[in-house]
Amino acid sequence: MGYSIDDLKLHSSGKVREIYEVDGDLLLVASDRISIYDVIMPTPIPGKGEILTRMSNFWFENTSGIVPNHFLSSEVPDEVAGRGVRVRRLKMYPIECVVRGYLSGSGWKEYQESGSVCGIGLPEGLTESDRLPRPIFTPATKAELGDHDENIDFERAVELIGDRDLMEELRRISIELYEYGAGHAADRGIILADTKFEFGSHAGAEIMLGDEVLTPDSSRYWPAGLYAPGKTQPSFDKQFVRDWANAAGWDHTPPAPELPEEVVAQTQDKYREAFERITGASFSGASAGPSGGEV
Ligand code: Q0Q
Repeated sequence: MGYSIDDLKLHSSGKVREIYEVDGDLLLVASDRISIYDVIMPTPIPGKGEILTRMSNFWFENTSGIVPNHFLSSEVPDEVAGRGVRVRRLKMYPIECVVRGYLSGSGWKEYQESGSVCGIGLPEGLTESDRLPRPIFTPATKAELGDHDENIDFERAVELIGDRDLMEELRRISIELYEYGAGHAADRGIILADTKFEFGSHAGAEIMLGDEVLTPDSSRYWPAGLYAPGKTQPSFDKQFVRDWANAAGWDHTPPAPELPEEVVAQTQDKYREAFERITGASFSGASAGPSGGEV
């Protein structure tokens, strides 16, 4: 690749990803950073960025029949090889399109308070992590970096996007994408409890799928073999980090403690396992050492 990241203008920065401008397109770069309880850990997980990028690319390839997406190319500067993708620049819609197949996180909290999630009434007597009768579309507004997204009901989402037919189509596509992903994952012993999609428009295409797709950073992945409703489920990828940090007495506020090598290695293995089970490919990537994974 004839150019370096240093030559590019930064477009956006998230907790674990950056976006750069490259000609009329964008370069989406996944770092090796990991965040738990919404706090970025000081210790990177070498290879995480590459694994999640390859997983997202797998899902883009396999869902292009459901909705077109922003993926253009994996030809990116050497310093982000494997964990960068060149994507079309979209006009993003201001809605996080969340689909939930299980009652967890903010959905569980809202259900306890109101018996509903985003204005969608649910059966009485559900417990934490219960599977829902059918997947529900629970939109949220995009929060600034560091804030939580705010769950909204469908009518508010229609107001924000300004077009009911468009919002109904985003709901339909989001649920179809989730059902495809959840069915694929279930066949491989992984529960896809919920996920978040972002869409935008581009040059005549009113709906294009953007952002990352069906990764452990944009979804809740649970090991099916350990599924037990009535409590918070172990995260497929982040549980070793959560358990170690809690055992170390961390109060979930910054700064987070450095992770021991053993926890880093176990977490690398979980990302590799998730990738290989979901995609059927082997991850032989150069899960870079300390020098890799950070731009
Ligand atoms: C865009 N983001 C997310 C983000 C910080 C990702 C803007 N194809 C696109 C995309 C994408 N993907 C975006 N804008 C225009 N065209 C995605 C929230 C923010 C780091 C990574 N922000």
